[in-house]
Amino acid sequence: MNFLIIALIVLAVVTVAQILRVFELSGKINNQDINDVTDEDNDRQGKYLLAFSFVFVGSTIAMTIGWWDLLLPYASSVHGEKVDNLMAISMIMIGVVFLITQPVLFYFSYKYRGVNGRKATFYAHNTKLEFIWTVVPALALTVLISYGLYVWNGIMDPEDKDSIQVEVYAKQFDWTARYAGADNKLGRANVRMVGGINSLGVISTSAKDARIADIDADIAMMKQQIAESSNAIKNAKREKTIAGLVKSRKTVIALELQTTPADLKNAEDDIVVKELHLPVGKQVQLNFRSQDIIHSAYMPHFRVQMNCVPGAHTQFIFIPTQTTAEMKEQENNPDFEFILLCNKICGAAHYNMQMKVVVETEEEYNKWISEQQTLTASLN
Ligand SMILES: [Cu+2]
Repeated sequence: MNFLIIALIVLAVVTVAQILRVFELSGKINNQDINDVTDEDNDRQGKYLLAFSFVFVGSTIAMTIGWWDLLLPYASSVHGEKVDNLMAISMIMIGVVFLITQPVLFYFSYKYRGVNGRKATFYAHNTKLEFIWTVVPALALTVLISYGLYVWNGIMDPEDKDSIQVEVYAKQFDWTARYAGADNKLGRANVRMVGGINSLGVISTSAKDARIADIDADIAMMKQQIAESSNAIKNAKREKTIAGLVKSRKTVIALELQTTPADLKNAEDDIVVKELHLPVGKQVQLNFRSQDIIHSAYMPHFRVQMNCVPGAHTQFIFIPTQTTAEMKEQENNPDFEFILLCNKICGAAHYNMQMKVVVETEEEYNKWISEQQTLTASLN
C-alpha cells in the first residue's frame, strides 16, 4: 500500500512536469515565452484574490457563528467574570481590526493588479502616516496590557478572607485532594513518606508509625526469605533490598522528628479524597503539588489554571458562584459536572487525568465533609 502511494506521488509529479514541458514547447511554436506575464494573467490572478478574500472573511464569520455554542458557559467564579470581560474586549478589538484590514488588503491588491505599462508610485516616506500607525497600535496595546495586568493582579492577590484550605495533588495520571480538616490547616507532606494508604506522603505520627510497620514487615519478610533460600545471588539482592529499606526507615523517622509538633497535629485531621467538593460562595485556596513531573490543574468553568511543579508549592484562590445543581439547570443538561483536568501533556494517559468537582450549598458541603474519614482514622 505504502509503495503504491509513493509510486502514485512520483507519477503525479512526472505528469505535472510533462504538462509544463508541453506548454513550453507549444509556446515555442507560437513564438511565445510561457514565463511572460500577460494582462489576462494579471486580471485572472487579481480576481482570484478577490474571490479568496470573500471565502476567507466569510468562512471566518461563518465558523465563529457556527461554533459559538462550543464556547465555555459563563464563568462560575467571581474572578472568572473579569477574565471573560478581558477576553471579550480583546476579541472585539481584534475582530474589528480584522474585519477592516483584511477586506481592504484584498481589495487594494485586486484594484491595483498588474497592468502592462502601469508603474507603481514610489512613495518612500510619510512621517505623519508612520506616526499614526505606530501610536494607535501602541496605545491600544498599552490599554489592553495594563487592563490585563490589573485583572491578573486582582486575581492573584485576592482580598484576604479566611480561605478553605485544600491541597490538589497531581501524579501520573490522576488527582487527589486533601482537606485541612477542622483546624483548616494542612499538615506538611514529603514524597518519602508516600506509602500504603498515605498516597500524598502526609507527615504525621500515625502516618510514620504505619509506614515504619510496613517497612519492618518487608524487612522481616526479606530476612525470612534469605533464611529459607540457598541461592547466593538472590540472597545478595535481598540483602541490598534490606539495606534500602533500612535507609527509608531512617528517613521516615527523621522526617517526623524534623516536623514541628504543631505541623504534626495539623496533619492528624487531614482528609484525603478522590473528588473535589466546594461550597458555593466561599473562598477556596487550592494548594498544588506534583509527585513526578509538571502537570497543570485546569478548571475551565471557574477560569482557573495553575501549574503543579514537583518540589514547588503553587496556589490559586477563588470563589465559586454556582452549584453543580444550578449549572445542570442552566445548561439544560442533567449530566453536567464541573471538572478539573490536566492541561500539560504529561504522558500516555494524560487525556484521562481528571477529577470530578462538585459545587454545593454550604450545608451539603458540611454534611459531605463530616462523612469523610480522616487520614489518621483510615491508617488505624
Ligand atoms: Cu498531567
